[in-house]
Formats: sequence, C-alpha cells, structure tokens
Amino acid sequence: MLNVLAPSQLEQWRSDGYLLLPSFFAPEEVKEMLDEAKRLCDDFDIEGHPMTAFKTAADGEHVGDDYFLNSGDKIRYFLEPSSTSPATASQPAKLLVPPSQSINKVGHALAVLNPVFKRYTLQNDKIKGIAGDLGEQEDPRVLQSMIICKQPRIGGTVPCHNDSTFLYTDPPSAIGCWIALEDCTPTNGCLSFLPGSHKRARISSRFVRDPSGKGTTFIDIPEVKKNEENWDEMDGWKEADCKAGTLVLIHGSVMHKSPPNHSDKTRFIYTFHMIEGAQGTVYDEKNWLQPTKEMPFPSLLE
Ligand SMILES: O=C(O)CCC(=O)C(=O)O
Repeated sequence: MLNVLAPSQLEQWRSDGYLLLPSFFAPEEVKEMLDEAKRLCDDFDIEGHPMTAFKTAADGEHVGDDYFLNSGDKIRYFLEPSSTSPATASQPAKLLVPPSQSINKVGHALAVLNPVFKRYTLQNDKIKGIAGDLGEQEDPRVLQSMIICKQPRIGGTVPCHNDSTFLYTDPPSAIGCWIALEDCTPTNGCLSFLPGSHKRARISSRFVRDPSGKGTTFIDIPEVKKNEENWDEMDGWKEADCKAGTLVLIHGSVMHKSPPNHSDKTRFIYTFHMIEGAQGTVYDEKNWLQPTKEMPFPSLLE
C-alpha cells in the first residue's frame, strides 16, 4: 500500500484530531471532480422533488423525511433552506433561485454510484494509503459520500458538532475525508476546528431515526450530556482555510463547524466518511444512515 503520511503529519493528526494535506489532489484531478459536481448540479430537475432542504439544528430542526432517510444508496439533492419560500397551507414551497444554485448537498452514495467520485474514493490508491497510514481501522468501510455546495450568499451554517454523533459505532470509529474542490476561506465558509477536542469530547448525543418510525431525532446520552463543555464558546478555535486540492482528515470526535457563505463565491467540496467494519465494532442500528441489502457499506481496502 502507498505510504502517504509522514511521521510528523501523523503526530499532528493525533494531537489535533484533524489534518490538512495541501495539494493532495493535482489541479487536473480537482477540475475533474469540480466539473462533475457542477454537472450534477446543472442536471438537477426540481420537477417531482419533495423540496427536502438540508436543515440542521441551526435552522430549528434537522432534516429527516423519507427522501433523506433513504438516500444512503442513491444520489439525491438536498436544498439550501433559504433557497425556497416557506410552504404555507395554501402555497407549496417554491424555489427563489435557479435549481442548480438551490442545492446544499448531493448525496449520499457518490463513491459507489458516480464513476468520477468512485475513482477518487474506492478506487484511489492515495486514499487507500491514507487509511493504511492512519492505521486506526482494520477494514475501513466508506459511507455518506457527498458534495457540499455552500452556495454564494445563501450557503448556511454548519453548527459545531462531531461526526460520530451522526455515524455512531461502538466503539466510535468515524473518520471524515473532506476534499476542497475550490479555495475555502473564512469569507466563503471554510471549516473551523477546536484542536485536540477529540481527546476530551465524548459522544453526548446521537442523531438517529425516530423510534416512532417517522423522521429523525437527537437522543442525548444523559451522563455525558450533563457534564458536557460548551465547545462552541471555547477559546482556541482555528480556521482551516485551504486551497482547492487539499484533503482534510477529520477525527470522528473532533469538534468542527463552518459559517455561512455571504460571499459571491461558491465553496464546493466532496466528502466521505470511513468507519471500522472489522469484527468487534458495531455500526449502530439506530443511526439515521443504514446500509441496504443492495448496497452494504463498501470496503475501501478490498
Ligand atoms: O463542509 C462543511 O462546511 C461541513 C462539513 C462537515 O462538518 C463534515 O463533513 O463533518
């Protein structure tokens, strides 16, 4: 397997819980992914779409309809909440911007179903090398692969969170691979991290399918929640501005977030996650995202 990470980079990863790898992908590789991301957005047909917006806790409620819950083995489009007029009793929600500019994200099985993104994920020797070098997962399985658009002027906040809240395994094992397809700055909504928080943060809450059978909900883990620190308000947050082509590795417990995009520039990225698939680690059956019989989470190193 390709050796990609230097010992100093591994040390930084372990200490900070995230790692920026500038120029991980060459400009022509980034262009291929960005062109494909833009093509997917241009192909978006709003006709028949359920107007599912990617809402988070910052918007008052988290997305959770069937269109979202059944997207793990498909390529589906989720709208930016402020790209639509609110639905009323007499009027359905309507798009306020052209369809291609209304999209918050496209997911969640690009790594399997889209040949371009598959090439930069499951079929990519450098990505396999990263998983090998990190050495944290014996049998990394890829899930939740998606494009996040952060559209100019309307791209919303991603509130402070860690990823194992959303992709819980016992023990926690999620790692995010986040690839900048365009330059990311504080103005167009780059990521920020609280370095080292992965060492102190425990999973205090879980994003799950609602036990009632409809929608999603957060369930707190009371003994952790009651002692939880206010991560968002802490000193020490660092902005992770980066150039197109940078790969950002994100530990499943590290606290991170991104601000809205008030600029005139897009901020397209491609991201996927890996979880431990080897025996001894259990992917939780309550998680919002579930593998299907037709599409189990694919193994990266097979
Ligand atoms: O791209 C963003 O702004 C947020 C992404 C994120 O939080 C994640 O991939 O966990």
